[in-house]
Amino acid sequence: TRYNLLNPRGSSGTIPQGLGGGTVNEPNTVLFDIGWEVAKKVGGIYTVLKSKAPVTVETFKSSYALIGPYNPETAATEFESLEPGPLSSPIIENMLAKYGIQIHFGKWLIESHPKVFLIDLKSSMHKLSEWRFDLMAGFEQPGDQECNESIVFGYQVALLLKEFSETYKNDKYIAHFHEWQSSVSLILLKRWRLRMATIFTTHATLLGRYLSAGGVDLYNQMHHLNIDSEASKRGIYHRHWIEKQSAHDAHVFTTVSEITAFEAEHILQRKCDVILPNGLKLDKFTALHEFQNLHQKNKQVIQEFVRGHFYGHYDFDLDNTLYFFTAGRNEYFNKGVDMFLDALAGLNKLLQQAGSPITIVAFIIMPSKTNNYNVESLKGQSYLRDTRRTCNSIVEAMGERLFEATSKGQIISPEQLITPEDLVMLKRRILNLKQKSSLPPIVTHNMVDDVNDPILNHIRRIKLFNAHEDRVKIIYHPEFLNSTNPLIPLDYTDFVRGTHLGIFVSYYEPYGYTPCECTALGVPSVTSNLTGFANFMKRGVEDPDSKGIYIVDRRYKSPQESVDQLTQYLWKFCQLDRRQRIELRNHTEKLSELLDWKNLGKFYTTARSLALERAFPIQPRSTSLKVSSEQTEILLTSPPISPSTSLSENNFISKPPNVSTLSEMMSSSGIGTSVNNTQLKPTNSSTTANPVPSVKLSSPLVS
Ligand code: G6P
Ligand code: 1S3
Repeated sequence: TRYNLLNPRGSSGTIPQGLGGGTVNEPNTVLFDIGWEVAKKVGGIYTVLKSKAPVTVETFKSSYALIGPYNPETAATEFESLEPGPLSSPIIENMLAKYGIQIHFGKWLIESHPKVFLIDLKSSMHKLSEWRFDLMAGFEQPGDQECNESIVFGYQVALLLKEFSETYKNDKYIAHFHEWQSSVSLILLKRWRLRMATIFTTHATLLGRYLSAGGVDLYNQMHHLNIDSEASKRGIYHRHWIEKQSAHDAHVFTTVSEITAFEAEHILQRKCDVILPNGLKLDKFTALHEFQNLHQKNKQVIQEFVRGHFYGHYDFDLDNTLYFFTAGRNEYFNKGVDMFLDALAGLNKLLQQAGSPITIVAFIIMPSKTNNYNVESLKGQSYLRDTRRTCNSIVEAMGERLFEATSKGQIISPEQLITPEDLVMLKRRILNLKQKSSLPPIVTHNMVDDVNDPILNHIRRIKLFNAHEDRVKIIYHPEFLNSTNPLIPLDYTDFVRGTHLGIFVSYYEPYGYTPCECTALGVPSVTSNLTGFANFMKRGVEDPDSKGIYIVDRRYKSPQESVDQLTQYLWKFCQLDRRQRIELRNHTEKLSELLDWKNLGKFYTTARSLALERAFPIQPRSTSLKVSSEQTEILLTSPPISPSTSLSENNFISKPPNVSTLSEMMSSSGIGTSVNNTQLKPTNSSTTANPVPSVKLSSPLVS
């Protein structure tokens, strides 16, 4: 009788059917997701793995686990240790006995509680030179610290997977590697000729990120660059090599969007097989108005913050105030903060010229190095709390006096209701307020490098200093939000709910969870056509503008033209009245289903099926795991979007045939079936040009 391989000791373990397992005599399919961000938040990959876990566990049951590096700090809150099950327990013991590799087995403390193997890198650091030489013999220089860590982790994971596949020979394994930091073991699995289906997903290419952040016109110049030498120039050749080799060695190579597929084809020199758009785990409300109520509730918390932050200068009408924001990794240029600020400056002028009663409070939520909150910001909130306490106690006393008089049958006069002492207290508060001469702070924290911060410098250039006459106010909060924050006590999700518009006009954004989250929460957003999210929504949504998905053209327009387009979007948004904003939020929220992993999980199923077909080709077709008509894939049968070297509209690459809406794309069974056979063959890495001497094909180190 078979057990569920990854089940902890003592759990009953029903054997899942289909892709999630097998019957007694059939092989069990075991899936591992391997990532640097398992149980540790660094960026978007954490969100992918975490939000996808419930659908993956539902499919694979206990034949699914994640593998990541062990971090004691994050493990303390993200991970709960478990006694390994009867089948995984000998594996973990062997890993320690044979190789000294320490593995923490347990559950990730997120919805669905997936099983995780967290490997202690420190237990193998002494093997670094040996493993580095084995992997990269012939490389003249050693790689950097990040590269070294990924090598150690890679060997550890490869040995763990080898142990599994050699101990339980009847099982079929799929190892899905996310990003280069976790994929060295993919290269090793191929060298060691282990029978394991591999998938590699690049969520952003390393060099692409560097080039665009460094001001290279990535999408138009990529074709003319010598990629390997560009990587060498930037001191990232080793990491780039790992990424490229992983893309080549994988049975299936995937990215998160078409734009990144296009980039990867040039930078990693392999055409991507399947695009895996990122989704979210959606908790839908049964009543539509519920999310609108949450907007109002969370907006009130933001309003309370604003009252405090602008104390002494709070001269605008909160009922006519809109909250805009941008958020994410602090990459001034790549995340489009430069355009965000320029467009706000433009909007400020337009609102001033029109004598508009509207005020915009625009937030930038991007972590930077700080020395805690600044005194001014804290003072504002404490002043507000004092004022509120004073007013509440006066109101309470007034209530008592009113009640006392009325119960005696007397009518109380206004003079009796509010006493001279009350008035003195109120006057004191107001005097305090008037003493504040400096303008409300732009930044809520003490920045470690205030003078060189590109965001602050940009604000200095455009002179948006929260002055009285400015209709656009700016607040830079250089730390992620949470509900214990003393200024804005909201978790990020609740903060987003309380705002009116998210603005993410990135230059480099393989997918972009920020607009994705906005949509799921029913908040309109602006993105650029260089983001994976915009690619995805454009395919699926007709007239996206009317549904609160605004897309700025950063590909074919000059930077100034893009800023103007964004300014116009913002200006038009300001013309909407409350009823129109409510309707727009309803439209946006309706799109959220497109982003649900329940739909997008299909693309992962496709990638896994393809990897199994390629890794186990001799399997009779009748039992092979095939893409069902339900599991429609996006296989790249036509060239991916390729921004041209000129700015001509004619050079737009059209959508693949027959795909007009996302729902069609998802329900159609025809797309991708015309993929020719050559595309289905794994790419042979030896055909790739590589200026660095090719590494020897080592046999398993553990033999
Ligand atoms: C939600 C609430 C309404 C509120 C509105 C404010 O729809 O259910 O009660 O009036 O938000 O919308 P606004 O766009 O002005 O923040
Ligand atoms: C990357 O994280 P980032 O913000 O550094 O991966 C994310 C998940 O796939 C993706 O949404 C994002 O665009 C990438 O940039």
